[in-house]
Amino acid sequence: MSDCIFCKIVAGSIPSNKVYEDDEVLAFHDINPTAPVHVLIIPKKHIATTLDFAPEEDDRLVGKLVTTATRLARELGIDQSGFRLVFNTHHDGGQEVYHVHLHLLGGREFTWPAG
Ligand code: DGP
Repeated sequence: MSDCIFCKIVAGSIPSNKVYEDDEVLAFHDINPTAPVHVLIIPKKHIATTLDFAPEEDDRLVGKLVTTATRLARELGIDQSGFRLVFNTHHDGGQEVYHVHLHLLGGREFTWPAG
């Protein structure tokens, strides 16, 4: 997707502050953090929204996004205090970038219900 900002980050044509990368996923610090720890974990292949995860085909990839996030939570030292994992989807979910990303948020206390 030539006009996708996160595909450009994957390709390296837009810089990012990476925290993890392998052949399937990339994790980098959010450019506009809303918590002391705010990391985005994305699949390298372009998937627009959570609704576009392909059942069965993407099951393992979705799991990997989550296990990458929890491993990073440990590495970043927020596993004991706690953290939040969020996929925003479409307008009401607050999605602005249409390349699936899992937010890892921590380092402060969050309220519930979500605002
Ligand atoms: P969402 O609202 O769930 O689509 O979140 C998109 C997030 O992406 C938002 O927190 C800001 C972040 N973001 C947007 N553009 C860039 C960028 O170019 N670099 C980085 N690191 N983060 C970005």
